[in-house]
Amino acid sequence: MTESQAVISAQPAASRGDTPSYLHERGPSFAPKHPLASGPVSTPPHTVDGFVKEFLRELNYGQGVPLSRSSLNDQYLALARTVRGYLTARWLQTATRRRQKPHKMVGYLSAEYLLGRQLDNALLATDLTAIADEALKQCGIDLDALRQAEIEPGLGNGGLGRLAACFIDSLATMDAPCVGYGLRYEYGIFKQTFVDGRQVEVPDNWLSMGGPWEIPHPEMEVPVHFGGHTERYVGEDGRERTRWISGWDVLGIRYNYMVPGYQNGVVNTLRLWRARATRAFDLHIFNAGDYAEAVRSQTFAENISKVLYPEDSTPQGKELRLQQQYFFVACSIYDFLKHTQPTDLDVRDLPERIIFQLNDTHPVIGIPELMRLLMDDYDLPFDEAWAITRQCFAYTCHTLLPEALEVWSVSLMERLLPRHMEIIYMINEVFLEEVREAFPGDELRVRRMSIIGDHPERSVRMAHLATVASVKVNGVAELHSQLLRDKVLSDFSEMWPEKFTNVTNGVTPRRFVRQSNPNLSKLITDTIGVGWVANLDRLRELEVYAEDEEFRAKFREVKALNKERITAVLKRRDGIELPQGHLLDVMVKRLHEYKRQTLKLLHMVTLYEGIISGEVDAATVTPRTVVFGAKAAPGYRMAKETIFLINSVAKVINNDPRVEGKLFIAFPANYNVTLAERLIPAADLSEQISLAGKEASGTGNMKFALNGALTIGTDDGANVEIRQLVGDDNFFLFGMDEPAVAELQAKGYQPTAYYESNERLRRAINLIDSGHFTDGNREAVSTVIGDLLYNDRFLVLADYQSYIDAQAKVEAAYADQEAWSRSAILNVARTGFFSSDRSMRDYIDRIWHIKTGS
Ligand code: 26V
Repeated sequence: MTESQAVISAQPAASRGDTPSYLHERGPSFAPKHPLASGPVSTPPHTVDGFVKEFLRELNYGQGVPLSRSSLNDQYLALARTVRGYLTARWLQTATRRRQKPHKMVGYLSAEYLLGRQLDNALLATDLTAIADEALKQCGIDLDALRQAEIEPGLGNGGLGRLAACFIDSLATMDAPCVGYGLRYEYGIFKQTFVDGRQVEVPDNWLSMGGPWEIPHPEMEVPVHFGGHTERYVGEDGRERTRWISGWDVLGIRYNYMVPGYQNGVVNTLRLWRARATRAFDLHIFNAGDYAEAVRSQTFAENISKVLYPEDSTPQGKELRLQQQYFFVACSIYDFLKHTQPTDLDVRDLPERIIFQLNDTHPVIGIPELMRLLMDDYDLPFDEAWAITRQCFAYTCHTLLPEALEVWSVSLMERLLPRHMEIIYMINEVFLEEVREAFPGDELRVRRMSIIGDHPERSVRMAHLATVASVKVNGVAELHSQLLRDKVLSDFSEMWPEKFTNVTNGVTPRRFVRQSNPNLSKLITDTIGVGWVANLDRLRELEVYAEDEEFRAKFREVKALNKERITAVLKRRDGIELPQGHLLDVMVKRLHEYKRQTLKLLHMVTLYEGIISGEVDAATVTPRTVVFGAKAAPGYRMAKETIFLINSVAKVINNDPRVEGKLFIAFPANYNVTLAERLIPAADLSEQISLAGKEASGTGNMKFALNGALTIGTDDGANVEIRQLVGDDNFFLFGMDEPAVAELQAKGYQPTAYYESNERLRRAINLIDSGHFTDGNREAVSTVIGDLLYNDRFLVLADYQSYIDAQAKVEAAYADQEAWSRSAILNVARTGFFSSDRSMRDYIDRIWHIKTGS
């Protein structure tokens, strides 16, 4: 048993004892006297010769091999470390500059960062690509081969994690003081494979070949407590206080990653935490003489940062997940208070020093954690601690699905975090008093708004806690924010209308245009100059070129080149032979019913059925290749059945000579950031077909538009804003809008009515149901078909006809290549708004109020 008090020695507090003995922190231990002590010692030279030397030094002294005997992985690691060296010099400079003049900063708290490969991004940020390329050539090495040796860090599930990665990229590019905090999972999102058309998950051991981008600090351990109980005691001043006597502890080990700004000399920090057992962890087992058992039991603590949970919408209430959440947030807040702040900080000034941005509810336990520190370690009374805490957090909600809103059972919270549970009760009490004051006599409202819910079991509603404690609450696209205000959090927006705001998501143009689409980037730069990469609004200057025949031809050439690139990638990576000259129609995102991959599939089956039944003359059909990319949560049955169905349909269509040269489906396994970077630039058509009112924003939709694909989409999430910007003529809208969806659902939706009244739909469904795609096995498709006909929660059948009609318009439009190119160019020119630089500007101006630049 260890006491949890006195872990913050950063400041004032009153009567705290010494640092507990298990805390063996070894920070800077001497007063640095040398003139070079604040480093960096030198900046590596930006020349080919200099780069060759640095690279060989890393190879010889880092990897311990001469060039002549080095493996591909040796070379990759040496290159990564060489480039990291260039970054480190700037990182130290950035940190020194920020320490000299501390401003309010952002602590971005996110359980996920879906970073993608680092090498290319670091080369681009440091403007070293050409130098590295030439330097490696001189060593007889192909840079591209080394690029491909990198395993991407997949420390996120999908949109939410990738958004966090885009945001930290933008903040560095804008020179904004920010530390990203998160978890260093040993295993990221699983690797997807297909066995007989079904998804099989393989562990993602992303660190197995070394982690050249991270800088561990095993000497700076942060203690994190769990379990146990609380006690009241009377302090020296006669006031009653509480202490938490924990049941078990783990240590947080800091891993730093550098986040380079785009060619601006700024490098920010991403700090990920790894769990390690305390030395005292199982002392009693050691003492009992069972050494081996004691060492083995350490893995219990280390499990906390072992693996990323692959569910991306339905929380399972797993204890280990709550441990992960508390672990990384406790480490991060401690780290900020103790290491990032000047030592003389008065915690009452905290709101002028920090704003913690909560990326969804996953870090919300940070709210009672800060309260605990302020009350129990800094001795502030509840009211004062609450007044401070309420200014230190802002909350972003990323969903609309009711089942995705996190709740934690009170019994689990009491067991794992007893002090936090007490504090949550205290917060709830004063909050509900506020509600009663604002709405006297409205007890129903009080119950609806309570942070503690009663059904189906007593639990903490994390979104309520986040909303109550935050300065601002934002949704991630206009429509989403409106629905948050009107539906999901309507009671709260009635009480605090000024708290609610929107910040439409964005994507980083560095990774998703400049790096991933070098051909288009060159065309843009040749046309309007270089400034667009850090100022995406400048893409507007391309608008006039939509009318320029020569430019349109060049634009088409770029698309064709990008199609060649993806063809080569899919051949090498998956053994898929993409047919050439097709309309490339792409749907890539997590597999979820609300995203409606089955609607896309029904469209393909409809086209196929039309041809094989003789109804449609194959010669009149636009040759089309559909590319799917989608991982299913391992426990999500319907999603996995849908994957099987897509693979089954693909196999039959791709091998049926009657549609050869006309229809093709590619479903490469393991869609990830690396594949996205190759696929998106090649797409003609972007599928954004979620049921209106369900997709909070989407960010893939933005990447496609920026790379010159046209969107076929519903009025959902950021599609709404894309359409407004590009114009109705350059967007294929279909389906019900959100009010129509609500109306149909209120009236009682009957999918069979659509099946019965729509012949083409019926024939498509019947063809699947007949076992045509599954070797006659009807059972194999019954889950998906049964759901479509008798449940269809996301109204696939209701939107079917409208979707088919919109796809017919796509075909007609694609037949006129000049007009299509014109639209595609306008998509690029008009979507600069979706730069994550703009999102960050919005957060900075409207939520964080921090300064950028020095
Ligand atoms: C939820 C959960 C629930 C428990 C298990 C683990 C887990 C992991 C992630 C999430 C968050 C799901 C919400 C999410 O990813 N939302 C997506 O956020 C994107 C960025 O704002 C947005 O573009 C997508 O529309 C939205 O679905």
